[in-house]
Amino acid sequence: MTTLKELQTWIDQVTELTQPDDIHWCDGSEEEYRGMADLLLSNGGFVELNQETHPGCYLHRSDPSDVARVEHLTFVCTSQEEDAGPNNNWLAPDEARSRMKDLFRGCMQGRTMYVIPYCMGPIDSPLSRCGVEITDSPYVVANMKLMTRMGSAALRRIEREGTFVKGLHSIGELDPERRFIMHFPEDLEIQSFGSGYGGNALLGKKCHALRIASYQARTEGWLAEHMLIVGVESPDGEVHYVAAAFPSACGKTNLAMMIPPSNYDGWKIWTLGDDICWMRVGDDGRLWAINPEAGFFGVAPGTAEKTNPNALAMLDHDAIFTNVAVTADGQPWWEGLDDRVPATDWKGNPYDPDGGPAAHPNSRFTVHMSQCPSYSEKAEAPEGVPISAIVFGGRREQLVPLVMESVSWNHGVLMGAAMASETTAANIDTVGVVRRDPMAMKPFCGYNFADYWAHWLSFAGASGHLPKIFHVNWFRKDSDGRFMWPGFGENMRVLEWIVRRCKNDVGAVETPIGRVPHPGDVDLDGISVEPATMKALLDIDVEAWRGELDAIGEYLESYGDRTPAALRVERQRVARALNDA
Ligand code: GTP
Ligand code: SPV
Ligand code: MN
Repeated sequence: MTTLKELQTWIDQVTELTQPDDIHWCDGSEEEYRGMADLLLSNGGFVELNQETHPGCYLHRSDPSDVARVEHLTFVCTSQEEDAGPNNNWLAPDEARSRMKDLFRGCMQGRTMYVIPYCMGPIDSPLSRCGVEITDSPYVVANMKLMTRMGSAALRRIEREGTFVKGLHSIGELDPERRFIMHFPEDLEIQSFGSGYGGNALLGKKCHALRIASYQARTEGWLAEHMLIVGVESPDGEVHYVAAAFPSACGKTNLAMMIPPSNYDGWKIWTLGDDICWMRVGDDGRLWAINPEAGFFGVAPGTAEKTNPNALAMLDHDAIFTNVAVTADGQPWWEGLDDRVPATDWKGNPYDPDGGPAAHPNSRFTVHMSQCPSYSEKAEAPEGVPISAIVFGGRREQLVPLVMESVSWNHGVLMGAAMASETTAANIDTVGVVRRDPMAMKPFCGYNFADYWAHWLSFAGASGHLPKIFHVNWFRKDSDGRFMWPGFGENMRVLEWIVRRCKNDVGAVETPIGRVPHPGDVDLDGISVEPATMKALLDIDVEAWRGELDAIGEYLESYGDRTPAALRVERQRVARALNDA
């Protein structure tokens, strides 16, 4: 079925190991997608939603034990343990391969094996990279059709290039005791068993486009990041592109498709991506970015007309919903959507208001990018877009100001490396504890963080035209536990300051930890943020920050000798500035 020997040999080996009844090579056509939907409707993998209000929309209910990524079962298997680093679970490649072989043996008996050739990024972009996912899940096939450039065109590119990432996936028995997601970055290979959910199963996404790609990017001199990409158009028609890294369920999708407030006449946000960004220094010395994905796999809860109207607008046709609730008339529903009461919860049981949320907190929608009203046609540009600003951010109830700007590239890398955030339902673990999540890549960096920081630092000398680096926090709370900043579309006010800083169009206040806006420079017209609240949002608590810098120092040292000296120097500089303050 392919002229590429390496691909055919691998397919033959996997066929022998997993023993499928049938093999289906995916061509990526609409007919194929409709066939997959019909199959899922007939075997219970899809529940049909109201086709009058939501044509082409389906609900998938995952196994209740299989509702999010599983970091504790995710491994990076480099030949040397230190290359995976303290940030990853590690197994020796041989050991991992033999464990996986036992799991995969015979697992596709009675099932069809789907072969999915896919391209991450525009099909004709030199920045794009291809892969092939083998899976026994038609739900994965349907999602990959929306999330990647999948099918014949990708296969042709793979056959031309001769290299591709090999991803082997089986839902197995969906037994949490027999579940692993293994990465072999040195061999460009992924093996995932026992989960059908999101980043565990759609192997083009976190496994390929972040873990394997970050490893590849380091050897090839580029960056693979957990970032959204937006174009910020100002009234004069100028567009500045911004890439922003926030941890899982911390606001990337929302920022990626926000609508500016009503007093921002002439401003427009263009959506290029909501989760992953690949960047490379161009001939002009600027960082050029593409979104390797073709769709959104977004958090449903909290998505509403008030928070993210563009997301809502793209979800009333041709979308897959996973683990949401359903109203009596068959419409998808989740907490925060509106005040209707659902009839059925995410498990398919009659909704009981005392029995926890109706939709799973990590319930998601899958939809093709082109359905987003703010979709930018530049998302298809083979050369990508030039990035003016990189923004890091996390959920911090306390301490971290609304926005700050780094004073240099190295300082920006420190800001990214020192990032921390309260954990969310996107991973199976405790929710709401602060953990270090450098560059929002803690679950996704395919190699030792110390080497990753060194790689980031190595760009400092690359050119004089690198983006400015910022840090934001939409999630500060007051003593009553209420968010102090309105967030969502109102984040435009902060984006405006960021863009104006890039154009040298506005001043800033120097603080020991970075530059913050003069309070009057963030437009508060039309929102009820008191000047005192704004002052608090931009205030730097020097004493508390001294403690934070100590904690950052401890964290960096936990990576031992591999921690880049330049990062230590930068941390000491900031710590000294705080001591002198
Ligand atoms: P992943 O897809 O997991 O990588 O998540 P994401 O970073 O795209 O997060 P998303 O935009 O889906 O937001 C997750 C949650 O954060 C939702 O419940 C949102 O309502 C909430 N959220 C997003 N932006 C803001 C904001 O500016 N302020 C507040 N308070 N909440 C926000
Ligand atoms: C995330 O957790 O950051 C996601 C969802 O984007 S998943 O694809 O499941 O990783
Ligand atoms: Mn994500």
